[in-house]
Amino acid sequence: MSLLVIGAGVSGLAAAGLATRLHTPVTVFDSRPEPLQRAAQAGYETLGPEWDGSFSSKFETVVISPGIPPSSDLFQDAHGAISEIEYGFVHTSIPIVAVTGTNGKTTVTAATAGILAANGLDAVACGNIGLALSDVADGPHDVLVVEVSSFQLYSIRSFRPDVAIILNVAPDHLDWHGSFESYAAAKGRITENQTIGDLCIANKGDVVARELVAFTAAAVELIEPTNTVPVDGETVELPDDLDEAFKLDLVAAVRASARFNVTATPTQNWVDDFDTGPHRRQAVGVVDGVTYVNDSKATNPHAAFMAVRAYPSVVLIAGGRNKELDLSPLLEAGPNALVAIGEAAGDLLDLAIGRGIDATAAVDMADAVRKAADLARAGDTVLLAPGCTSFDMYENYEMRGDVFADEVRSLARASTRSDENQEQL
Ligand code: UMA
Repeated sequence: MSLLVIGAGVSGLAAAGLATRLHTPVTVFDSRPEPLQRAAQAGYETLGPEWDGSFSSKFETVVISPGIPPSSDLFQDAHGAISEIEYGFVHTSIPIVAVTGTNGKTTVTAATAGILAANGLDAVACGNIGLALSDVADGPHDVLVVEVSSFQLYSIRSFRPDVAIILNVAPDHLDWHGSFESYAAAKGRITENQTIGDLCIANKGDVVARELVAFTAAAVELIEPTNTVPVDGETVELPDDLDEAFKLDLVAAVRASARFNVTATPTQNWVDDFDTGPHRRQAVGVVDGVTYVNDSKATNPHAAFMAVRAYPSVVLIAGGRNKELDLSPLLEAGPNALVAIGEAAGDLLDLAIGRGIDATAAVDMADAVRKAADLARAGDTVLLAPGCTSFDMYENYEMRGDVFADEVRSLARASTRSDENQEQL
């Protein structure tokens, strides 16, 4: 057996590490000198940075990194290449919960692992969430909860989770997939190899998710955002004030966990402590009666649409780098006003003006927060829900959210109003 790993990023090096632990000779390719050097320093044989179309044919197995699109020469030359989750799956005997969807999958992955751990199981949240499946596939764990992206699902062969979750499917990553149909089909592959004893949980309210599970051999459980969830003959209560999207996420996590004989009390305790986490509709401050909410994680139009709909009266800060997606859902969600940022600002302004929505562009986040504050009235929510990636202005969405929160704090310090209308959250 010999393995070529294309891409020396997080998932590629994890696959190489697993191969080494399995005593499989491994070679790592990368198109950039720095990752290649890191791979060599880690002790791997390397190829590159120039790609040669004949490389792949010299190896029995080829693992291709998720960031490399099917349209690239690398992908097309690497006939039969598998994704890193496929490689990890083939080398594990640990039960798997796999979570996919355009939005909410990180929350559900972390929540499922959290609930299982609260019930005494050794459960690990891995995959797209940051820790690669191949890093933990051969570990001493009870359950692996894997966040799986469409990029990884595109190149599976036998990947078969014991529990699959499909949350929602809305246009995203069309630059990688080429079409919505290809993107949705990749998501649907999560349940393709499931058999009669497996479980597939899908969002009843999402038409595409329902279509994707129509022909699976697994038992299908359709879920909705409810206030109570059955567990082990009892019920777990979800917090009343949670918005519908998070409720659905928790229903998915509780029902997936129920498959592993969890009980109601530790599950309820975990749910009671549930925190949506940073950059996900996180209230970062109240200035002059206006609440500022950071949803920097809303990196596609569907997520931004859902965020705008979650608040009654919104001044929206949106924009960044568009992933070749239709941005009109951001305006269809009905914000009172828009402050547009980044490369997509021009397109967003055109869309807003076409709908008669008050709109202006900002040069950076400080400018955006100031302009949003001018447009907002007491009782409004200024919402950062960009609907785009951050890569034109920041390293990642976390940094974008942190800068937003910092600017809100500066605004609070500069505000001349009395303290009763200010709150640091
Ligand atoms: N590379 C090449 N040639 C190319 C393109 C890339 O050699 O033509 C190399 C790069 O130089 C780099 C490596 O490939 O060294 C990067 O690999 P990658 O972009 O595939 O990413 P990884 O570092 O392996 O991280 C991946 C996921 N990244 C992507 O899917 C783009 C991470 O998800 C995931 O956390 C990690 O595996 C562990 O599983 C990130 C992500 O952005 C968070 N995911 C997308 C999303 O959430 O929207 C799907």
